[in-house]
Amino acid sequence: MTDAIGYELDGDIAILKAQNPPVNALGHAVRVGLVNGLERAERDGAKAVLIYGDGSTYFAGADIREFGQAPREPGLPEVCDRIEASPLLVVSAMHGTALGGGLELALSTHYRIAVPSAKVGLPEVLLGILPGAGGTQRLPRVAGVEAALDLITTGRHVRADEAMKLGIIDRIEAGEPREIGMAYVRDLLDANAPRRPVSEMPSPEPVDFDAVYDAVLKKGRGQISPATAVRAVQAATELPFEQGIARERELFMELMNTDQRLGLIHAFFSERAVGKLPELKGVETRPLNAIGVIGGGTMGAGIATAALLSGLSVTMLEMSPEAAEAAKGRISGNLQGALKRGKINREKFETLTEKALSLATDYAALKDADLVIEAVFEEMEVKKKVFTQLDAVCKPGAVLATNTSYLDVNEIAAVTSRPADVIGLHFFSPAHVMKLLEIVVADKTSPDVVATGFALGKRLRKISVRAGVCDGFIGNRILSTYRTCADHMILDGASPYQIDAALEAFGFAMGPFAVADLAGLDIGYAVRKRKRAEGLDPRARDSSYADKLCEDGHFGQKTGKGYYDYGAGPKARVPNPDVLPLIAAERAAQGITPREFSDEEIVRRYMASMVNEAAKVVGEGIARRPLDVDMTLLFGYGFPRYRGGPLKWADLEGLSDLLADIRSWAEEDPYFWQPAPLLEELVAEGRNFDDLNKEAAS
Ligand code: T1G
Repeated sequence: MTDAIGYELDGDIAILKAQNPPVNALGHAVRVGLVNGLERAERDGAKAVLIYGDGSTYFAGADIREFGQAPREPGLPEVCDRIEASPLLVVSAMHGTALGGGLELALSTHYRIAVPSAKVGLPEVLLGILPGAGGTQRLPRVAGVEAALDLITTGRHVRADEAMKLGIIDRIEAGEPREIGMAYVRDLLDANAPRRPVSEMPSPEPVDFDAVYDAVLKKGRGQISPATAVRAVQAATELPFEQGIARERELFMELMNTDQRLGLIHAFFSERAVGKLPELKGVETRPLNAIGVIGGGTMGAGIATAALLSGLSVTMLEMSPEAAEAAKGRISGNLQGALKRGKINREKFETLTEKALSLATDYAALKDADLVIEAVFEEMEVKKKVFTQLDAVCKPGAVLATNTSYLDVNEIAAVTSRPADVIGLHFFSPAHVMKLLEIVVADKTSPDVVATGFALGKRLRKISVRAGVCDGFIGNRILSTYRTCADHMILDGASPYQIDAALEAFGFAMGPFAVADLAGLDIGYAVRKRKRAEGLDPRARDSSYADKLCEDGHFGQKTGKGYYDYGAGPKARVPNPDVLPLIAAERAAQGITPREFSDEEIVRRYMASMVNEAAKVVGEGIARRPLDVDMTLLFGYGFPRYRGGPLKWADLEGLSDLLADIRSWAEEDPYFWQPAPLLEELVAEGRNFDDLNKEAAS
């Protein structure tokens, strides 16, 4: 077993090399190794110490897996203080991503050099905590309060050149960290450079911290770690260093004990676990170089854009040259966005639109595609025609994918001679922006086609979630349930505006009715008509007030009116005065006497319906694990990340209380509030959703 910190003495320079793959996290063995290495260097009579990371990066932070465990000495703050206090000249050579505790450790060394591609940052607030090893005290001293507040409250990564301008890095050199580090140490020794303990630097000038606190708290939409971090930085301007460190520790521990930290850590590990399915271990993927996209509307153009940006070549098939040109226009428009944001340069833009993208109106153009995805009209007969033609034209082994958002992928696969090659790839609009990709596995889809779907998702930098076939797969099926729950509360007395406000206070960026206006009320209208045509269960509560809104031509933002009136612009939306009378008429027609709802009851019912349906989705195997549902809701439906997802939220709330509420509501509406068998089973056995996640990982 290699030491977590390697030691070497090269002349009068001691070298401490971190050897803790994959990211040199500052786990206990690394911390012990650093202190031992430093003491050994001091005993060996070295004049300087160089610290750098082997492998992909300098220390990328504390070991998040240790959170919640009993602390083991030496803690990271102590290691940092020990390094800073050393009589030797201590120098960091950074590459990769020096993040969190990694940057804090670097700030405790006396000089810092980095390779040009290195990035630094203090992303702790993204995990629900704050820099807890001196970062809120040392960074303001090195970079000033404004820069420190920016980096600490956003958690953003900073490139080496910007970090150098801020004074975080002293020198940038191309080369291997060890080489450039040793050369820098020698220069410093030759120049007889002094030690530079940051803690001895003067306290930085204060700013209006209350104003910053209020602004950051508002931007956090309920997440408290960024605003709390403001107070830690404030301490750096008001207290001597040691007392500032004590204040930082106090605020750090406050945040460590919050549900938000549990939610954000759950999200961190789940977004990495969701793409790792045991059934795909060792399964070969099929080649993925050239893809075809059928249908160049908003979805198809978005998918093509994402594929082009990932380096794939794309053949866009449309029904006519004019439609193909229009598709190219949409794709160019999307790529203009990437150009404006600096994600690509002008030359890349030209290459993508003129070389990587080709237009076609004949299926024969798809004969060499490795994978074809259709994004045509959401109508089964249309999809079947497309797949019949793909079956005739595509090469053996090509993956045939549908972007349908709810149609039965088994039925689509059945029209081909190769159902094993058929899969659902459900993108979310806009497809080149939204991170979620539902990979819908039909009964006959072969494992290597599933693996290829995940490989495409990784290539497109998506969060891919495996879904089984049902109406709405994972996300839309659950959405349909909690939207219905909201509709029921409207029938019983709540207003769309109270419901939206309550859910926005819960942490959603937008409430369900504002979201419906954004997506287009005609979508929900079509779903309601389809479900009525398929035959609604007589026990299901139905209503027509939303249909009347559509029949009056109000489809939401795209028509200027829906639940809200957008005359003054999307941000200045106001309730549409036509809505409440429609709801009142509906209640009267159904003989309902409206009652009051508290915001708490609105949230409780809305969330309980989401959790109950999610438990059915996991219980039926449509989602492999609870974390798959959590990632779907986080990356596709605006669920507040600091709550970890609906099933993490449920665990933190307590499943037995939730089930008790569901059972009590089932007395008034046994059809809608039918408890999920999995939820009943977990409560009966005293287990929770995280137990299921752990079982799946073992
Ligand atoms: N601790 C433990 N495991 C970690 C880890 C960490 N800090 N960072 C990454 N991993 C695991 C990750 O789960 C995955 O595991 C593997 O490493 C590769 O990660 C006191 C308290 C560094 C930019 O927040 O941002 O310091 O899935 O797939 O895309 O103030 O990982 O292979 O089993 O993400 O190349 C602050 C978090 C901690 C950095 C690399 N640091 N990590 O990205 O690989 S809190 C962070 C990242 C702190 C102090 C406080 C990224 C990365 P597996 P990956 P990547």
